[in-house]
Amino acid sequence: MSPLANASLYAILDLGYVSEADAAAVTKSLLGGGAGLLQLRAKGHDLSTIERVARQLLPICRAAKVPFILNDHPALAALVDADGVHIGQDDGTLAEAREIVGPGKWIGRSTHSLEQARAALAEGFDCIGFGPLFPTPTKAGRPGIGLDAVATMEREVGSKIPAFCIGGITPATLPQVIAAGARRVVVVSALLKAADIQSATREVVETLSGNV
Ligand code: 3NM
Repeated sequence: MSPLANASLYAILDLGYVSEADAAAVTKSLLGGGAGLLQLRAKGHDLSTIERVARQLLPICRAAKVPFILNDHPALAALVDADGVHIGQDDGTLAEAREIVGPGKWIGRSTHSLEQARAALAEGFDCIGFGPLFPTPTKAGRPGIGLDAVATMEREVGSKIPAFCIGGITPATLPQVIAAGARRVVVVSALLKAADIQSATREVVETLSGNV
């Protein structure tokens, strides 16, 4: 299995929730809890800050053998030698991102409908996010797409490339997400705001166990 396919829980170190000073410790907690993929997301932060934090987190991920993915910024992903980059619907084509980030890097795409998920698979992305399932303050202003398409998405797309359901997933909503057919998830705020991040992460990973 590819390292992406090994992951049931994809964790995001989001600088909207975690200060730069805490980024390394929080990353260690997420990885210690069993997250199989780690993304740095830093919307609205300047490139020098993102580069500095990326260079801090990369060796932590390497030591844990967990791929380190940068959200947006393919050129910076290449510069710091991240393992991959994650791009949105408005961030150009896979070919354009590949040209910048170079060979041998994972490239993921955010998708917000079954059609977009199918298109990302057809284009050749290595993995997708699928959501937001529920409205979420982490990506404010988007309606939740609900659970209706999860099973079809998993059957058509998630059986071919790792597909991570995302958006408003918490320990409280996770059981219904799994019941809807999800195999892999991204959880952001519910982990980053937890009193004990490592235990909260472990709990999610255990709830997903046997799924991948
Ligand atoms: N992308 P939380 S939803 C970063 O649907 C992100 O593409 C989404 O955060 C998408 O776990 C989302 O706090 C936020 O809801 C997920």
